[in-house]
Amino acid sequence: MKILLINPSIRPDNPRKIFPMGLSYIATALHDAGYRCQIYDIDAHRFSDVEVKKYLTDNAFDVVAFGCIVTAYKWVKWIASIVKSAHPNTVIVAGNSVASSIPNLLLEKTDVDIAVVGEGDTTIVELIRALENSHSLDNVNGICFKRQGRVVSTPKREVIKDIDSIPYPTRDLFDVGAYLSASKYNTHEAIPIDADKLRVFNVNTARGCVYKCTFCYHCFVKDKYRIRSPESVIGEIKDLRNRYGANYIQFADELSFPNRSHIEEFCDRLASEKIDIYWTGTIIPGALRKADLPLAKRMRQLGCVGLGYSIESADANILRMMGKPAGLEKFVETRHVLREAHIVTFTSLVFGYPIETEETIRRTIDFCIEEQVAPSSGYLLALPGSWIYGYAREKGLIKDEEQYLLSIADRQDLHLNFTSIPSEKLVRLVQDGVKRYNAALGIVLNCDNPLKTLQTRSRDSLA
Ligand code: B12
Repeated sequence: MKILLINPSIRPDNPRKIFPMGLSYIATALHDAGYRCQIYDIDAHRFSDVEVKKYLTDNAFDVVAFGCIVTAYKWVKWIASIVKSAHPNTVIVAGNSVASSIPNLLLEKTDVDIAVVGEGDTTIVELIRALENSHSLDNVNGICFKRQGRVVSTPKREVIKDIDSIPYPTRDLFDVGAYLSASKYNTHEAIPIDADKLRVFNVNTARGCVYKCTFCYHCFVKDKYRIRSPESVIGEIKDLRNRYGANYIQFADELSFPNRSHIEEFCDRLASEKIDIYWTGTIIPGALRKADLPLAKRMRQLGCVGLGYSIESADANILRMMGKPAGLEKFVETRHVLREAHIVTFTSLVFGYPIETEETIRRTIDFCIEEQVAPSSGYLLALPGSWIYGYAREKGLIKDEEQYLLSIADRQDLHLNFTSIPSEKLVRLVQDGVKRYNAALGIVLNCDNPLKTLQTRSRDSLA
C-alpha cells in the first residue's frame, strides 16, 4: 500500500509553525501497524500552490489522507480535486473536524471518498487494512463513505478508554527541525530563554473537555473527557528533552487540568523527576481558588509560565447562553491567584452572541480593563456541529452551507451577525473597545483587526 499523509498549511503567511499533533498520532498508528507512509508537510516547508499541484500530479499513491480544521474546508476541496483528477483510482481519506462535523457535505461536494469521524487512531489502521485486503468498509466503525451515490455511515467508533495506552506521537516522522526553527513565534510570554535557544513542543495531555460550550466543536465533543496520567505525560516530556532538547512544552488541549488534584499530582511528579522545563496549559476558571496560592506558586517554581482559561464575555446571560457554568467570580478568583504567583493568563473573548448589546460589549471591555487581561478577541464563528451553527441554520443566517464554509477563513471576522446591532456599528463597538483596553493597559493589539489570529501578550510579569 502506497500511502501519503498530507499536512496542509492553513496559515501560510504566519511565521508560526505548529506541529500537527492529530496527523502525527495517525502516522504513528499506521507506522506501528507496519505501514510505511510518506509525509508531505506543506506547512513545515510552506510549499506554494504550484508546487503542491505538481507534487500531487507527478506522484501516485493508493491512498492519500489528510485532515484539518473545518475552517480550511476550501483547501480540502482543492486538494481532493487535484488528486482525483490526476489519479482517479486513489482513495482519498479525510479526518479531523472537516470530516467529523460535515461528513455528508464533504462526501457530496468534494472528491473525498472516505470521512473518518472522531478519534482516528484505531479507525485509520482498520480502514487501511480493509482497503488493502479489499474487505467491506461496512465493518470499519467510525467512517462515512459513498455507496451508489448515497452516503453510508458505519457505527460510531468506541473511543480508546485508557489514553495512556496510545503511543507517544513519533515526531521523527516529520521534519522536527523545521518546527523547532519557528519556536520563537510559538510562545506568548517573555520567558527567560534566548529566542534562538527556545525549543518548543506541543504535547496533548487529554482528549475532550468537561464543558459543552454552545459555540464550540471539536472531534471529541461527543465523547467522555479523558486524561493521561502524570507518569505518561512526563514520560513524553522526558523523551522530548532527551531526543530534541525540549525546554518549553505547550499542553495543546481543550482542558489540561480539570481540577486542583490533577494539578497537584502533576506537580508532585514533575518535582520528583526533577524536570527543568517551562510549560503552559489550560484549566477551567475556578480550578484554583484563593487558598490555592501556595499551589500556584509551586506551579510557577516548577516552570508553569502561562495558563489559558476563558472569559468569553462579562455578561452573565451571555455566559449562560454560551453554556459556561463557571461564571465571572471564579474567573476573577483564579486570575488573582495566578497573578500573585506570576503565571500569565491567556484568555479570549467572543463578541456577537444573539443577546449581545452595546451595553454588554462595554461591560466586557470594562471587565478586561479592571482585571488587566488582554484577551485574544474575535466574533462568534458558527462552526458546524455546534449549537450556534444549528441556531444560525434555523434562523436562516446560513442558507447555503457550502457557500458559508467557503466564505469563512482562519480568522474570527464578522461573518454572520446574530445580534440586533447593525454590522457596521457592531464592528465599530468592538474596535473601539479594543482601543480602550489597549490604552488602559498600555499594550498594542491591532484595533482594526482585533481578531484571534493575533498573538496577545499579557502585561503580567513572570518574575
Ligand atoms: C493547535 C491548534 C491550532 C493550530 C493549528 C495547528 C495545526 N497544524 O492544525 C492553530 C493555532 C493554527 C489553530 C488555529 C485555529 N483553531 Co485551533 N486548535 C488547536 C488545538 C489547541 C490543538 C489541536 C490538537 O493538537 N489536537 C489534538 C489531536 C490529538 O486531536 P485532533 O487534532 O482532533 O486529532 C484527532 C482526530 O481529529 C483525528 N484526525 C486528525 N487529523 C487527522 C487526519 C487523518 C488523515 C485522519 C484519518 C484522522 C485525523 O484523529 C486524531 C487522533 O485521534 C485545538 C484544540 C484541541 N485540543 O484539539 C484547537 C482547535 C482545533 N482549533 C479550533 C479553532 C476554532 C481554531 C480557529 C478557527 C481559531 C481562530 N479563530 O483563530 C483557527 C483556525 C485556523 C484556520 N486556518 O482555519 C477548534 C476547532 C474548530 C473546528 N470545528 O474545526 C479547536 C478544536 C479548539 C476549540 N475547541 O475551539 N488551531
